[in-house]
Amino acid sequence: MPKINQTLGEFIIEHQSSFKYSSGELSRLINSIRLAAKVVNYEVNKAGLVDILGDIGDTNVQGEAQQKLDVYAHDKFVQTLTKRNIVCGIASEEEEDFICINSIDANNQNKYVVLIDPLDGSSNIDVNVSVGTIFSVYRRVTPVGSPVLIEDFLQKGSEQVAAGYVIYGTSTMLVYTTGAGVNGFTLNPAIGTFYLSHPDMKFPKEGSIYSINEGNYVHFPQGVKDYLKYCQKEQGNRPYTSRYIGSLVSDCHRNMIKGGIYLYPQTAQNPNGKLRLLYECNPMAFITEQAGGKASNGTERILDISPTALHQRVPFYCGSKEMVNDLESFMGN
Ligand code: AHM
Ligand code: MG
Repeated sequence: MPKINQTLGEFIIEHQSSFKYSSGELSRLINSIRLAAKVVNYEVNKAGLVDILGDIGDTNVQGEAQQKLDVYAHDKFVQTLTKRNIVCGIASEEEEDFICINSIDANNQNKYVVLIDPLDGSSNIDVNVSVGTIFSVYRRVTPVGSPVLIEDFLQKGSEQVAAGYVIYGTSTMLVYTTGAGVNGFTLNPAIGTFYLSHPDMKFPKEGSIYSINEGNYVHFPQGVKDYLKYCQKEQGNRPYTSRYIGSLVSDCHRNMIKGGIYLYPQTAQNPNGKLRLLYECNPMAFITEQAGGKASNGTERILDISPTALHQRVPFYCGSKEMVNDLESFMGN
């Protein structure tokens, strides 16, 4: 039974022993993310007030314009996880290479690596639309105490030990899983505490919302075009409703609560789609499955894909199980 008024801190302590490798390390990691999220939240909230908006002229590894708050969020998460001696390696959307903590602290004995998109959907900030942080946690596969290697990061999504997101929206929420269901916590900004507000979150099996950037329609694979026509057809509970924020965390969060599907297909120009497997799709897929939903690249389970590169992209279809099943059958499965 969820406890009334339980804080995230209390929840983490209470559930620590149910985690199979329990040593307190993962709890400290989630705690650190909670802390950094509050700092980033404060900054995101005042984005309209201070001169922090806009380009700093740099581009990130994908060649996209980087905004100040992306960099700020990256720095805060990396600093928090590094200075508090929580992990052995970090990979971020904002940095080409992974960060090896052993090169900063030779005595590092930590066993977890974190992959993070510090501020996803950041082009939405200057129009006051919700953005998010997405994170994914693995146990390293190389020996503890040695410098982390690329193989510690290139693990299948099914090996994740935890994943979550923070949504900086009308209220700020932290939603995460350690493989035993999904729980959501809402920040009370007056006292800076996250409270359990959405225990055991579940995708409705069926839904009636589809979320896709239809501006790219002419470039979509035929299966996606056919599925969209199906969504728009007058029959049963269709036509579905179209809702697209253009902020992965927000679109998926809404779909998890209301029932829906998020689609980011491949196109001729972008044969692997736009979204990144390791720090966008895998964590969202882990949460989705833990909430009873389904995540696929159109033909294959996202969590079964063997990664080959840190910033690799993948087509992404994620949401209510029946809707993703329908999409897959239109893709010829
Ligand atoms: P980003 O990592 O550069 O912020 O891009 C990821 C975002 C997702 O949050 C969102 O769902 C998608 O890009 C929107 O892309 P588009 O503008 O092509 O519809
Ligand atoms: Mg992103």
